[in-house]
Amino acid sequence: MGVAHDSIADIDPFSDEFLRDPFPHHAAMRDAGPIVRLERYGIWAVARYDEVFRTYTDWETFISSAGVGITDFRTSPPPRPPSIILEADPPLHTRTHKILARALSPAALRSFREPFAREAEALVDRLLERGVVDGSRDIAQAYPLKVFPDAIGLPPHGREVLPAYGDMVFNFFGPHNELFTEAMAAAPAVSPAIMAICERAVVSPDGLAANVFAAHDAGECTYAEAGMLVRSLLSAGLDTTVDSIACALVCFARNPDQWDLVRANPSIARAAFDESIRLESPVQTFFRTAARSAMFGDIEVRNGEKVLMFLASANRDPRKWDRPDEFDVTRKTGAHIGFGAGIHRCVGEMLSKLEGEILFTAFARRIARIELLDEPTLRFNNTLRGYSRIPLRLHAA
Ligand code: Z7Z
Repeated sequence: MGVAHDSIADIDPFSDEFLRDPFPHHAAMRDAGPIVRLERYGIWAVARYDEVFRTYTDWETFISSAGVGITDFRTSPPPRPPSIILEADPPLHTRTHKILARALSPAALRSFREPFAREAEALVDRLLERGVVDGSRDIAQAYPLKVFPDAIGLPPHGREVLPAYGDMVFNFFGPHNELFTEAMAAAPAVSPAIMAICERAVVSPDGLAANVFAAHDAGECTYAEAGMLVRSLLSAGLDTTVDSIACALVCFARNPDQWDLVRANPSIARAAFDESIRLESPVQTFFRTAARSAMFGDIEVRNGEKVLMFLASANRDPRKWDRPDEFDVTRKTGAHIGFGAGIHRCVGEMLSKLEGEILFTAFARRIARIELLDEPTLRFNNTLRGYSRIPLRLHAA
């Protein structure tokens, strides 16, 4: 199966044509071999589950400190100071990961259940009053944009830069195309505004940011590093969750039988949210850099070369999954790679799943049907798959 390509080598995974419907292209790359060469960019790409997993987990061969975008930091310096967790290898990564893992501990997350549920109920009230809503703006953006900055403890002012910042961060990983240029145009205004809300003096004393600054008090990192880790929360935690919720809404709207299963048993809301992440992969791709030679079959990846990992393709690889293109809320999704794998696996995974669980549990209790009124509009991005508009009618239960 798959689409006809004159040559796999000509694929541009950052073009509108590709991003509009990446899935047939993924199949073509998977079928072409364990690793393929994308000549346009002079990079390697892995699209099968096993090879994506291997590239992720072998962090000594496939490093992050040269950047997880197409650009090699060693030859071309990045536009923002590198992340000290995402764009880092051990031993730096080990130390910073520990700090964020502790800040996001199960105990910390438990304290968010109640405020998140309160916001979800209030949102459902407002949505049902209107009936017809934009699922992108009114749900997928509205909910995380409220609960996540609250959880971090950000001041109310200054939050409005967050969406433009996310656009920057996730377009930055791609090539210098139009998406990159447009998003980066905001950088001179947005970057300093972001740094300003990562200061201890402005965050609340009982949020996630305060937990990170406590690591500085304990001597585990410098003050500047603590601020950088708060920035990492802002970079990584918002757009990804917005797009996950948007993708889940589209899945539920397109598969009313699956929504009925969630309504019948709201305790599967979290699993259903996870299945939509497997199927749609809000994080579609990112890169590693080979720090030494590695073989994929008889193909050699050489030291210094970039490898593009197609998470979205791994998550639908028929070599791994039964009926990979079907949305099945009863599926065992544990092995999907939408949150990564190995030492760099998403440290905010449980927070994101908590948001999804609580929001869709509230929906399941009170919304009988999520009806798509028109085709949703994709929002193109060099890394993320999301929607700028999802015209919905919500039917009260
Ligand atoms: O630390 C950071 O700034 C950071 C930025 C982006 C961490 C993670 C991510 C990220 C999340 C990248 C999901 C790709 C996919």
